[in-house]
Amino acid sequence: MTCARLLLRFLHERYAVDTVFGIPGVHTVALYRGLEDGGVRHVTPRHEQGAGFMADGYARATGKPGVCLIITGPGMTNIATAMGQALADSIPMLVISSVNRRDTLGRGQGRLHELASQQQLMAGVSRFSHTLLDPAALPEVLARAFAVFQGQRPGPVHIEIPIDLFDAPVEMNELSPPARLYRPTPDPEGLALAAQWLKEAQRPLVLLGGGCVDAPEAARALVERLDAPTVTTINAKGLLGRDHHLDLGANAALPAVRELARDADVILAVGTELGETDYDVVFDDGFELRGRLIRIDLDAQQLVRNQQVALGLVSDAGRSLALLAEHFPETLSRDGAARTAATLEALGLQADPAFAPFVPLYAALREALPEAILVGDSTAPVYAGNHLVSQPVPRRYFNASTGYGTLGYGLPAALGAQLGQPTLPVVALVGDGGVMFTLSELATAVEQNLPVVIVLWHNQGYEEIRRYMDAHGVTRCGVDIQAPDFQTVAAGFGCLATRIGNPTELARALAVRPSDGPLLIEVDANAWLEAIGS
Ligand SMILES: Cc1ncc(C[n+]2csc(CCOP(=O)(O)OP(=O)(O)O)c2C)c(N)n1
Repeated sequence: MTCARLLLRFLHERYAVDTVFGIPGVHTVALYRGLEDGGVRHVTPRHEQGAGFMADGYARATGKPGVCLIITGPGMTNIATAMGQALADSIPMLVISSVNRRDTLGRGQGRLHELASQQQLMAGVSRFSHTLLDPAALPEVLARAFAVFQGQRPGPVHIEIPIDLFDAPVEMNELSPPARLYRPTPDPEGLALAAQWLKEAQRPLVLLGGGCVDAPEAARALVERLDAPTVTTINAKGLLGRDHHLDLGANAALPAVRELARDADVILAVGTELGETDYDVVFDDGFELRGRLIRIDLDAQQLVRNQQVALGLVSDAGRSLALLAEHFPETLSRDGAARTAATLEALGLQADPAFAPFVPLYAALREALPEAILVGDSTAPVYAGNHLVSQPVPRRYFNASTGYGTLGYGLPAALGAQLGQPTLPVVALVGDGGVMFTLSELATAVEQNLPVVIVLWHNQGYEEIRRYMDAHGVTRCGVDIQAPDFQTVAAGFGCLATRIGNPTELARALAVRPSDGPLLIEVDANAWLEAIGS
């Protein structure tokens, strides 16, 4: 058997990979021999960055790693941004690429697709990047990748295979099932101490991050026993269920939640970075904890980043939440619902001028598509949605305003989510600026008959940056950009499109969305703001 064939068999049969994203090239054709006969679906984006974002959306929507097949050099530099986003948000992604022949590596001979050191370049955007030098080592390298996805803080893994190895013969024995990997459970002594502190707490606060997405029941059970107001970060949205009475949402950067956080005497933070885009998106270092901080994370280094920790437990989030709940047979009474309600009232999200224009937008989406996965770019409706939206379960709300914060994510990530969850509605929320980075993926949406609804907030330019320039006394420059006629562009791609200017028209458009292809709903931002009197 060849090394290329062995790779496909392992991916499909051992690791149950059913979809791969990539654009073939002369360096990877050997990987495509027998690919679809083997039962793997190949999705071709129109740019490798699209492949990476699709794999990311697929992974977030399903919990399974997104897999990409990418050519040497330009394919890898193209996908690097998507890997950066996935790394920042701990999303499992396997990027398999070619690289030049072993005997030419690092020699600078000007060969096709040659980089000085592709492996070094990718190491910065992956949990690890490995150059396969011996085809017999492939099963072990793949096992390491899946060990990262299952047992550690996930993220992208890059494996590059020199082109002279694809056809190299390898021994293939009977495929054994993959190892069962168990994540660490919390140390009983540390857990007991955490429980004791939480029992003593009069004003507890819980902070839950994306590391908890697979444990919604355990999360809800624990915070209810603690009767503690709970921040759920953008990537943890839906953990407690829709409109839960203890859910403070992803509002940790807003004044009333910060006040509650400052005042809390014991804080339990689980599977959260305590990072800037959730806790300090106003960039003033104002998120302050004065009480005793207990942190639980799979990654020991995360326990000591960003805030002073008093007690840290290296452990799986779900198991920790469940085991901790066992220490609380009786539900505590800490005024949680009243403290949460008072904080939300003080926030006044619905009336906040920054968010109010988007209240009817999310109301229309929730009314028409209550189960939808909402996938976003970095644009005004998404920033508002981070604060306004409440979802029924996790893995239904994610965007690139978190962590790495790249533009161009929304459309392709929504396509990946739809491929992973074909029975759920998927909505992409994009701006006229960000969508231009990956607009070519409309072709993929049409080709794959994906019924994604694309809500395009058209405010004629880079509004967020316009505001920053205005706020910092910088004369506007580079922000009032030309947009194409999106209706004509969509038609050219064979994508149904409509332009709307108020909530009624949005509801009408959503009601007639097709089931076999994308629908682009272009929102004229000026008309919308005028219609709702904002
Ligand atoms: C790759 C990349 N380049 C530049 C930026 C900086 N940036 C952040 S938001 C933004 C404006 C995006 O415009 P649009 O998508 O139209 O959304 P709007 O702010 O107008 O709602 C820009 C340029 C970025 N985040 N990522």
